[in-house]
Amino acid sequence: MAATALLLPAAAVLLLCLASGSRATNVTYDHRALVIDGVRRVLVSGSIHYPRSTPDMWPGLIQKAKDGGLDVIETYVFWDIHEPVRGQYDFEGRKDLAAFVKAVADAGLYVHLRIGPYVCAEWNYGGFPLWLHFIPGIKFRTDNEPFKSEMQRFTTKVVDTMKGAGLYASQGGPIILSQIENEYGNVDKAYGAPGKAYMRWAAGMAVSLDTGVPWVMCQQADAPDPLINTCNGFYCDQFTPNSAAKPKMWTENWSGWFLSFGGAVPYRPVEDLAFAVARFYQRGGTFQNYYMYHGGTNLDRSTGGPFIATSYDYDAPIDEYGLVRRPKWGHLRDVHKAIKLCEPALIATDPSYTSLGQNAEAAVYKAGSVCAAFLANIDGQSDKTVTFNGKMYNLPAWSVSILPDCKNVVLNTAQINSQVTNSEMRYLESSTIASDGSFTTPELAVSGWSYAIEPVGITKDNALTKSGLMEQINTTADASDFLWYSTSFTVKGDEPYLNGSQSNLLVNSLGHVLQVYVNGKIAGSAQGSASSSLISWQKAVTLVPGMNKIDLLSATVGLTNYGAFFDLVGAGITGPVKLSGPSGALDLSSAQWTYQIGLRGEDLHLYDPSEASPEWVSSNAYPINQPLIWYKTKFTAPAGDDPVAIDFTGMGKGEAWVNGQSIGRYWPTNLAPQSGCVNSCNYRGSYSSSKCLKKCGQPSQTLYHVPRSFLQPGSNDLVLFEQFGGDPSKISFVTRQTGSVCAQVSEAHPAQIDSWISSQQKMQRSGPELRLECPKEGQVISSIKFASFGTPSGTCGSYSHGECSSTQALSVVQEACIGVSSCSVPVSSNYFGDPCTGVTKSLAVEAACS
Ligand SMILES: *[C@@H]1O[C@H](CO)[C@@H](O)[C@H](O)[C@H]1NC(C)=O
Ligand SMILES: *[C@@H]1O[C@H](CO)[C@@H](O)[C@H](O)[C@H]1NC(C)=O
Ligand SMILES: *[C@@H]1O[C@H](CO)[C@@H](O)[C@H](O)[C@H]1NC(C)=O
Ligand SMILES: CC(=O)N[C@H]1CO[C@H](CO)[C@@H](O)[C@@H]1O
Repeated sequence: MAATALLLPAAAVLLLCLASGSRATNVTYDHRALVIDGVRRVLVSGSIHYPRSTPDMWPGLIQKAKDGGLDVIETYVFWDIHEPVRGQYDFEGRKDLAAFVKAVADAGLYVHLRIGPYVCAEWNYGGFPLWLHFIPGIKFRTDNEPFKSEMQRFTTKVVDTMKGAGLYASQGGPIILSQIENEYGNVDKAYGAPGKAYMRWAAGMAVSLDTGVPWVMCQQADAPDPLINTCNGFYCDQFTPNSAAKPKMWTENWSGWFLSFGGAVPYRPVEDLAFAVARFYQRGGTFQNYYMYHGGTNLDRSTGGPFIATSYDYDAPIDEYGLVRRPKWGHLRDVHKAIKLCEPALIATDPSYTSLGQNAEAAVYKAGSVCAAFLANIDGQSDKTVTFNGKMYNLPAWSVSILPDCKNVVLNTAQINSQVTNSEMRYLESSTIASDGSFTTPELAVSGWSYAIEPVGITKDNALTKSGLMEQINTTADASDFLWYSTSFTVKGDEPYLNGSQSNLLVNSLGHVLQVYVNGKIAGSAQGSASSSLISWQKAVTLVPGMNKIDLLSATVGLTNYGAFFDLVGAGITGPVKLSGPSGALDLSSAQWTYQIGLRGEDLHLYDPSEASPEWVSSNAYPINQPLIWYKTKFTAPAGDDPVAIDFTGMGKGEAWVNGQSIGRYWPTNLAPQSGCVNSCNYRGSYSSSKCLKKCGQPSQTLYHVPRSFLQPGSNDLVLFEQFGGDPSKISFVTRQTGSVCAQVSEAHPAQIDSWISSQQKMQRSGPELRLECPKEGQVISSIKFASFGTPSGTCGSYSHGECSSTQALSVVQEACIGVSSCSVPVSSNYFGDPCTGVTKSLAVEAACS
């Protein structure tokens, strides 16, 4: 091809290049795999949701995904952000789906576009716009004409937008796969026969859009042809598609789990994730997707709920801030490399399975001259030695060994050869700018605070009055988290619900958060939890003769995103609201109530510093630990390009804006339960979302990401709306940095995966190596903080020497590593001398880069 081009005139060469840039890719499938331009492919995919980061972060995230061995980036499409008002589309900035897809194409990767448009995704209302709920006669996700017509319109809009930009593989673009609906099979029973009819309609509608690439339905065992039904879960090795003509695909392999306000922080050990991935390819899978590969941040009020936290880190291989998480990222990269070494065999044939004893299994892919094997020990406790093709293999418990030539183990999922890097938050020394404009430390300067009081109760002209209590979401259409309920009544002095001047006030709410004011003073507050949002608040309150006023502030914290009929789950104070005393009660539930949607400060756009407002009071004596206060300050952007976060410790609950852009809800006072956490999580045995939790008894989330692109040089505005009460002077600014670089490799481990690749034809074991590389470009290894060859113990940052330890380790490692950006050291007694014969030794190193 290149040789022919050389003979052509320059103009023709240019034409050829352009043509090949947009050359159509033919994507089909058979029972083994997706078939791209006639070739079956073994693909590794990862989820990155474009609105959970910012456009300036996209290229870096995608490159890190590519470096981590991914072929495909998966994203949902979020209807609510693209059509906030019916018929008014928005594909700008963080919502620029086409730009995101192009960024993936620029990196040379494919895209799986999961349109839904129901996406779940721990996203507000599952991704549906609220206006959908108010269309007369609508019923979501069932055989209902108004719903189907809206769903078809939006799906068509997305497909047309992608086609318009030439982004389908059939047009030469990166999109090789698309999804309609989402996990409907988990809930379709609740919708009965109309649900089945809807599912078939959705499949047909999708196919009729003629994208030229296959469609999938995940968790839909009866997905009709030609749609591929795919699996979501922590493990999918036992999954079988519903037709012998479809490949085995895994669209959501949960790399961790999401965080809730009031919950502990979930994590998933990489050894278990690697085991699940290797098992899937072992058992005939050819496409798997990490959910999430980068989770990111739930900016604005985009979290689902109720009570899903602002951080959507998900313990993913790339952390919330966009830094690679090691060893997770690196070990999975090694797993992907090992699987890719097997690709020729995997696409050539079906696996054949043989038992290697109890709970141990081999899968062999052998066709002609190619042969690849996976040996699994699925025992959750015991290591095993198995015999395969006449050779002995050690298989640690809950692990898979990968043999791309059916002889040599290039990787075992439980043996990590990849480095650990500790990421840490560095608290910036801040100082307040003095009145003459000077400040003492250059790291970060914060000006004084201004404040504005959010009034209690009804202040807007457009408040409405009705008898009885109204459900919140029907009333606010989610225009704000907040709804005020206000009523008044007259006390003569001898009412049966009075006990002296006191009465017991009961307020029942569907959730999510309640504040009770009696005669303008706070009487108490209450909140539901992720497991039940219901609130029943009761307290003795003091009433006065004459007119009394009750103001109730109800707040939502993310609308429900999952379950059959999730769209009908209500919120707010639906009663009863009742005063009771020794000899009687006054039920206020059907009294006259006045309603105000949202806060006055929201109406006045106090969060937007470009709009000056006379509400702001600038004073050193700003109120602290009082509910319903807006705060504002200015700060300098931290120097450099390290990711930035704000630690909201000291504040209660609220929302924060940087230069007018919301960084999400903060709630550092919502603590995880005291129990349920484990100090170190045993990766062996089946994982579940509650198996490995940390930070019990501590705030679920204190740190809140401020995307760099929200910041500007010089002065930046920070505005907070504080609902419960806090002290903004306690807020701190941090940057996220990678600290020490560590690795520990045993002489019993397989050789570094990279050395297998370089000697692929020979598959010769060169022995394991320990490799270190500095996290940032331009850095070199500046010191070796620890090195031990022998029986060291501990983890990165706290390694210690064991009984057996080579005296030369430190100098040998210093010699090999100081002053370079990456180094590798053989893990062998030949290199270090043997400090204890007959004992399996390992090399542990901690290094610093600068
Ligand atoms: C696409 O590939 C399939 C299977 O490999 C083949 O049957 C079909 O003819 C191809 N279509 C085009 C347009 O090349
Ligand atoms: C909202 O209003 C609709 C129509 O009046 C009603 O059917 C529905 O039950 C209400 N939703 C809630 C959660 O109360
Ligand atoms: C009435 O109020 C007094 C204190 O003010 C309290 O001790 C008593 O329990 C109350 N009685 C009832 C029935 O609520
Ligand atoms: C397919 C699959 O493995 N689904 C599981 C996903 O995880 C949830 C929560 O742990 C399980 O309930 C499902 O069975």
